[in-house]
Amino acid sequence: MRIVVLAGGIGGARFLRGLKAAAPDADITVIGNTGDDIHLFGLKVCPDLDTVMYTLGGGIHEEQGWGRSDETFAVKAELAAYGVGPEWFGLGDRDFATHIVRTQMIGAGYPLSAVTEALCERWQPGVRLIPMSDDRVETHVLVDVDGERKAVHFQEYWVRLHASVEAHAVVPVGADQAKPAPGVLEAIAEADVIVFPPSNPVVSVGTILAVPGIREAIAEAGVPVVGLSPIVGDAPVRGMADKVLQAVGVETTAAAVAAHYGSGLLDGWLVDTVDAAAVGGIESAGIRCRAVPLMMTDLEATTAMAREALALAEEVRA
Ligand code: FO1
Repeated sequence: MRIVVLAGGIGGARFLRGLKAAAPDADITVIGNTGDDIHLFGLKVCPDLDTVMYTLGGGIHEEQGWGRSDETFAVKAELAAYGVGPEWFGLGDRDFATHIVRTQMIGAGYPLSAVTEALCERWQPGVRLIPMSDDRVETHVLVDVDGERKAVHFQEYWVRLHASVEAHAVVPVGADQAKPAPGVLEAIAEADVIVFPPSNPVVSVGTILAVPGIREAIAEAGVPVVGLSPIVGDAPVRGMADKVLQAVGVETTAAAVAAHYGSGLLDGWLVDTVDAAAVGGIESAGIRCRAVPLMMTDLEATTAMAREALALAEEVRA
């Protein structure tokens, strides 16, 4: 079975662990969000690609869900000693090596997709990880700071500001000129099932869908497209998805996110058991819906979720 997953960071990566366990013989292609990418100290950092690569490759800092395990911060401290910022983005020594290799390869002319493939040679994530595009896309957020409205990089909004100020708009800068990376449209066309994991629907899955051609390819793939709600009990399970959902005028509910993706795209939607009351409304919107436990508390729970998603896909296919 060929499965395509549109993944962002932590939620998507954790779900993929369960999907691999639920479908050990499947060919899984992950289309990774690159809108979170940031250029720091002359290096290109790809948080969502790295979170998938490290999580599935066994190098992730488990509690954080980002960055490397057994990390040290000597380089970060030295940079700070030179007064070279920003200090608010925690890049560790081991993590720096990934960004140095990536930046060196890009400087040598390799596209991000080839670089990602090369980095995955070491990590063996057990899935094919393709960035949504080889072109530069960086999400910026419109906020009011010191009485003036300005666009800040997503990472500054997310990490330095802790999403504590209102987001007036979320803009994936460059998305409209970006092309799907080699292999993305082919993987979608050849997929047997397409999955939207519990990633941030705006800045992760939404950004991938903003690359011209990807949303259309999924809508026309003619295979089941099933998603898992990242919102449980009217709140994001992790992260601050509510802040960016509000920016795009979407209520923080499992049903609102399903409607946001739309029945033109989504055939099935899993909500958590606490949101069982929403099932009827979602089904009447033309999206098959089931209420199942959606808390990724451990691998067993995540594997069960993945099984439910695949079962729903087969129900939709029938
Ligand atoms: N998130 C934080 O909350 N604080 C950090 O200092 C931080 C550093 C960081 C470094 C590398 C990396 O790949 C991710 C990092 N993240 C950090 C997480 C990052 O903001 C998120 O993983 C995504 O951008 C959102 O999913």
